[in-house]
Amino acid sequence: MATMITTADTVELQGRVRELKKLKNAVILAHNYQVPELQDVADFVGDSLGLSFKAKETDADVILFCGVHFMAETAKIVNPSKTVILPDLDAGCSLADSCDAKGLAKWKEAHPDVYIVAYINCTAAVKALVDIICTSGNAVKVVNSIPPDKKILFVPDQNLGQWVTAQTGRQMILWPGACSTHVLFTHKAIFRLRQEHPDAEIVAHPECLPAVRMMADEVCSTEKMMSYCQNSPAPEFIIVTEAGMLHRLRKEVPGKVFIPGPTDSCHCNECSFMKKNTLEKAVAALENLSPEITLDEDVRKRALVPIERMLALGR
Ligand code: CIZ
Repeated sequence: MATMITTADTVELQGRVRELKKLKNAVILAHNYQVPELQDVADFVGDSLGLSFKAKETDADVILFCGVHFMAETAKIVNPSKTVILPDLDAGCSLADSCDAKGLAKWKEAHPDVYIVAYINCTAAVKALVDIICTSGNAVKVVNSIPPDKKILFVPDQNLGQWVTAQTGRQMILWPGACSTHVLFTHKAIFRLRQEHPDAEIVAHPECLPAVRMMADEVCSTEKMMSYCQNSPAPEFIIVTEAGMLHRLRKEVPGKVFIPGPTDSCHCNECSFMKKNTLEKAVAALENLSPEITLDEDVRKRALVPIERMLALGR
């Protein structure tokens, strides 16, 4: 049976994280989808793009990355002299799993002239094979930066790829990958919820299926959701992305109501990989400086090239 964590335990564990952070000269980076207790002890909470910049810029000795494996790998790629630790090494990603480096290498061999854009949700080995990386926050900008005569393959998220094509008019070959959490949101469940909240705007992530994206008032990355909800006059929002996002919205956009996007079987949709990280595991990771992210240096150097191309385009 799982151990029950009380508020007092949480406060104590958060105090221990803060102590260890000082002792180890660590910076804590947390993704918008992490559990609230981890977001609240982080030095920076954000999306992959913001977290990549923070990882690159930090002068701390240790990066405790509260996110999933490919995000911690990205931190190691851009700042290799740091010790990068992830609370739970099993915090994976269904999108990263949907495109393996062997399969992509084979595809590339058969199509040597195609320019490959990879969503940051992929392994270091895949990043090492591609021309440029994008996040959901800058995918449109990245694709618009590619010379018009180039044929493009977009990996691994076909839903984000379709959305980028709709925004840019750029036809792309799409790798058949998808996020197992975002594809669970349905038109039917959201439509029903909207009827109960007629004043609510629907804000959806581009990893959602087309039927969900089509009904949204806004489709954007998690970081853009912050500014969109801040600036919109609407009093209520149905947030169609991983439910961890609601913590930051409620904290930083007070006075508005945020409702998690539903699936057919659940009123709130969480990514089990993102939720593998806990405060206890963060304490243990800082105490032991483990589990540590390590990378083959040749793969790291090759993976850095497409990330740097993306970072050069700015925030
Ligand atoms: O880019 C990211 O961090 C992800 C996974 C989602 C988003 O839109 O921020």
